[in-house]
Amino acid sequence: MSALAQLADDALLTRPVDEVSAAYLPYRDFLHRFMRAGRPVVVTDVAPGWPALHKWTPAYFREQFGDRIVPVGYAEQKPFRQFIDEMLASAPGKPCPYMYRLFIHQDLPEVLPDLSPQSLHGFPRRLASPWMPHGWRRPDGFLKLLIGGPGSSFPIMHYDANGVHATVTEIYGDKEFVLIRPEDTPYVYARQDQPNKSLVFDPLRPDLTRFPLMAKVTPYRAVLKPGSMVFIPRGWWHTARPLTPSISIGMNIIDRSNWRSFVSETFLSGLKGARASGMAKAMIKASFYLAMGSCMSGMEWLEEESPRMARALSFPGRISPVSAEWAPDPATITIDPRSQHVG
Ligand SMILES: O=C(O)CCC(=O)C(=O)O
Ligand SMILES: [Fe+2]
Repeated sequence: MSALAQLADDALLTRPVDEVSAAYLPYRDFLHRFMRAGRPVVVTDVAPGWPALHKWTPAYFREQFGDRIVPVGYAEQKPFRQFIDEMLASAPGKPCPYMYRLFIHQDLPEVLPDLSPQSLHGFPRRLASPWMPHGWRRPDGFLKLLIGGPGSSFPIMHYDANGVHATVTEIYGDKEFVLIRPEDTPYVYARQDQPNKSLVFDPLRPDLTRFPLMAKVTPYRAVLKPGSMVFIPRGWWHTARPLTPSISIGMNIIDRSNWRSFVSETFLSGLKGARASGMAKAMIKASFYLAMGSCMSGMEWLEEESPRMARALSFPGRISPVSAEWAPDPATITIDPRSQHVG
């Protein structure tokens, strides 16, 4: 099947993800209609002021950072020049590796000003709070660089661990996303040892003799163009495949809409076979963070409903910033290098 016929087929086999321009989706509406409703959306023109949209090309990274050894996957790193050359030569029969483990604050901080000012819809909310549990405070929202060429793809269909929401913003090129609702989880063949990862590699063309239940799944699809962001709510399965050489960034969000999931997946999962004392400790920790979540909800409510009072008090914005307006400039924040999650 030709690449074009395959794209037409993909569009027929799937439902489209809603798409709204940021200009017509005030932040408050985004929070209510999508983040709190657990519904995915593509937001177009999400950060029109970013220099990255004009600057970032494969040639830019090759020229500026060609000698830098950069992480590509968990166990793979190479000079940026070599990676970009492989990516530009990538094609369906000979795919390049897919870059998905480069954390910008740690590995390429020079490009942070290109992502400023912070995009409102991608703001990481509670991840920026100093009250986050140790190792989880990430005011950058675990900002990652994602690069691949045609034929390559994100290595695994998954949902992001620890109950986090995810966003991916396309900077250069086009990338196809496939999303599957949490309700379809019984049909996606989740791995026993890592239940957020699926055994199915290509959700649009699964091997139905091996994975017959996949026939019951309703996949959603979106093609991101430069300047568009896909919001992937917690628990939604997803994978991505570049249609052209593609550069994007990924971030995560924790908010009151997924706080309970974050707390239970972080502190209460994997307790099978644990001792009673271990279970009791985990329960106490989880209860503590649930109570803390309620305090944060109060402060966030004040910032949203009564910004003048919140500003006068100053502590709500410092403890649980609701938007970039309340948070330090992402280019100046420091990141604890031990806090890296698995995505
Ligand atoms: O490559 C992509 O755009 C998807 C990234 C992703 O899902 C992740 O990093 O968890
Ligand atoms: Fe993900």
